Amino acid sequence: MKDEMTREERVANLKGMGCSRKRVEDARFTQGKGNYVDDVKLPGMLHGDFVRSPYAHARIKSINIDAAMALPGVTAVLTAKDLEPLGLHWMPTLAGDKQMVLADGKVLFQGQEVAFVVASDRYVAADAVELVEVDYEELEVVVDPFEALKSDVVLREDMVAEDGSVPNGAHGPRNHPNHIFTWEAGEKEATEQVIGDAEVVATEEMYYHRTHPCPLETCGSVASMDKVNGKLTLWGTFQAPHVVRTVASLLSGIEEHNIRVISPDIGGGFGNKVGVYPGYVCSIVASIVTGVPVKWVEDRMENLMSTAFARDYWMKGQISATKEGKITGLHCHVTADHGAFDACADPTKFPAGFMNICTGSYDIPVAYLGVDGVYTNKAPGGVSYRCSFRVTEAVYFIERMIEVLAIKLNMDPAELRSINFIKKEQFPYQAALGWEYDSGDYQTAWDKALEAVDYKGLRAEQAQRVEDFKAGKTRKVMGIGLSFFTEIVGAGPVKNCDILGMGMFDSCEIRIHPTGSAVARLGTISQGQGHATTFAQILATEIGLSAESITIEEGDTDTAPYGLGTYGSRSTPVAGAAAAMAGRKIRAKAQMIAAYLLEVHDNDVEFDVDRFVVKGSPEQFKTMKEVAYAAYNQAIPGLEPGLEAVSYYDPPNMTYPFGAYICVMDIDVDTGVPEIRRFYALDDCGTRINPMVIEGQIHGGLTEALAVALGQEIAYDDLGNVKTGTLMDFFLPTAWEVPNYETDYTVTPSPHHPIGAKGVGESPHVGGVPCFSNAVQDAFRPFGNTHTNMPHDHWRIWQTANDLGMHD
Ligand code: MCN
Ligand code: CUM
Repeated sequence: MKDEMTREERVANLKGMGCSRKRVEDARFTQGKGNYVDDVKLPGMLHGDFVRSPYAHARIKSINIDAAMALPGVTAVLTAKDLEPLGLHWMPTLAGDKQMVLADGKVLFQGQEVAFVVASDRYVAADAVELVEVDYEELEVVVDPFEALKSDVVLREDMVAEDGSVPNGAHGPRNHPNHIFTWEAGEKEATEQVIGDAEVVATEEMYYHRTHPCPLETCGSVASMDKVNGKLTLWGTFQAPHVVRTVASLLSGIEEHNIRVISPDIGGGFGNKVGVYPGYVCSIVASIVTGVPVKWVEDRMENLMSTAFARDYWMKGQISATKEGKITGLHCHVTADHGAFDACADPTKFPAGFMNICTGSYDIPVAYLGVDGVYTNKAPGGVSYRCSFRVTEAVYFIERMIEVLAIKLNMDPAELRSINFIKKEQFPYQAALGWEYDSGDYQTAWDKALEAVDYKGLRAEQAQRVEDFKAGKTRKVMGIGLSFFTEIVGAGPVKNCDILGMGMFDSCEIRIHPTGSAVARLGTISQGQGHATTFAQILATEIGLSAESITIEEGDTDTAPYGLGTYGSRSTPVAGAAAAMAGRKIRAKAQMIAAYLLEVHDNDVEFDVDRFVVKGSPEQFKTMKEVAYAAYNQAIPGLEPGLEAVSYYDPPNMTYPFGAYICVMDIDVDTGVPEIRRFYALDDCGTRINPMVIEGQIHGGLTEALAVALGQEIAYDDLGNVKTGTLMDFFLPTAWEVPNYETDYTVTPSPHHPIGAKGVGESPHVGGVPCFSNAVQDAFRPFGNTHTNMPHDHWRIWQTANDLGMHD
């Protein structure tokens, strides 16, 4: 067969790995053809809405639903009493705790679900919500986790024995009714010894405030129980649809094959859609009760007030070093505010997520981490928001501690980092708190970053600015924010990572059609990350068919192979690996078919881009397309017809992407307004599948980092009222606040991943928050600042300047 294309053209034609292929999803999304949960409209469908608690802590004396039921169009009002006979008034959380589905006797946070109204449309439901009469008796509110551990006010009466003693929780002993767990890693005594004997010790306390992922699309579900065939179909905003199916089966007793869970298009997840919410359960129960489909979609305030928040970590650190700046030990204690229920979305064995990556990118010989989880009268959740399971907190902690140590040592913070980096030759590197980092080349990335921004020049400019400020020539100070982060993404392996007992592998199934196109299904689910584009690229390179000829499907449990879903930037490290492995199975069979067709031995053909070529005879070949046709239409001795493969991939380790970020900021000390002059972000996520998609991920993650560092917050008052429950108060950056980002990269492949790829989706957030925060802190360093807490909104920045006497 004569070939018209050059090899280069054939490679380009594949649109495989490394190509900035345009996102195939966008044609749909930009033309209003997305299909989100709220687009699911079924005949006879009813609508649910919640009665929510106005109080943060109160006893429920009575609930009267008569007036609501009397409103025309109202079908049902469910309360905990109705769910109790089904055993569904409480549900398990992902963190081993349990949570009320509807308030059972008391409410524990403002916005808690009290009753579920089902009506003919959303507006009638909302009107009926107003007619439900709940009689509350207010109780003392506890919003401060440190107070909670001293208080006589018991929040979770279900977590205290009748004799008043405090039984163990899911993660071991508890020392107070409001205490959830103590979790420790590393060597406490050895660390304390090293710090006690050290030449230099820096100590700091910092609060990583409570915030919220706030995806554009709020959470929702549509449940449809077909009583004739016994099948339950559930559409919802699920980042892990298979897990939802299994949990729904275990809770409801409906056999798993009779449950179909579908995540349609998702309008941003950012971790907010990992957890299981009362609305999902109530829509299912309501559909079972009424016999028709029931939709529940929350509004913006409900999303901000009651679904998975992020952070709320009070961190206390000590870091020790020699006079020359070599770090000798790190000690960290965290008081973790989990709200009313421990509903953190972590792998089961990690109640503080992967916070124990808090030694960061540095070779720290000995370290200790202790975390105490605490109940307060706030919304449950935690972890979520581009976090890789508390890696945001860990990196913020270490990158602040480095800055504080640099102040103590009177040393340049860039140099202090260089002195302490884990060296290239040390990988795989065994960290003091347990992780084995797979690969890295930190110094190269750091040098590249410092050079790109002319770091020395910036420091000289900053010194001049300080002089000018002191001489009264300017009212603007200049900050240089640095951060160097190491991420940990791609949970499993199954042996140490599970969710509710379900091991964290992932999967891909490919079916090649006779004419040489394909459909591949995975256990993950895109929420905007572009999986339909990028997974096809991995497969294109592996199997030699153009990405344009490969359809990617995710999110339907009736068709997709079992997987653990998308969060913790695990899709590329785990499902991406499964895709490559499934592709290789296809190729192995295809090679046998090609050899048969070419009448040579299997070992005498080799794969080249899109074809199998007879070794040493390049004019003799069979393309993958030809092989696909033969697989279905030609009897091949010893081989089954067809060409399909499935891979379930249990990763041997996680992947450890890293990056170097630098932010240059000018701050007007009289208005407290920061101006971001420059933001440089170098990311290393190993082998890059789609550089354009990576860049998009980085822009998005950095913008969310800007939000968190510079203003975004879920704030409570002393009575447990949410002060920032609307987008008037909760800061979402717009094009106005967002700077031009400069992106850059190095490539250090993961040695254990089939294509060497590491995750990237969460990196920019993990590295970005400390970078923005460090820029603010650095601007005030010459004036005596050591640390101030985020969010650095205009008011707080002004206050910092004021406290430092800069307004005098
Ligand atoms: N990618 C790549 N090359 C790599 C690594 C990744 O081209 N070496 C591409 C992937 O093919 C994929 C994207 O980058 O299209 C992100 O991949 P990955 O880092 O594996 O992350 P996940 O797909 O698992 O996405 C999860 C991650 C998380 S946990 C949060 S939170 C977050 C994030 O993605 N939520 C997002 N980015 C988001 N982006 C959008 N638009 N919406 C969200 O809800
Ligand atoms: Cu932690 S937010 Mo993401 O893992 O879905």
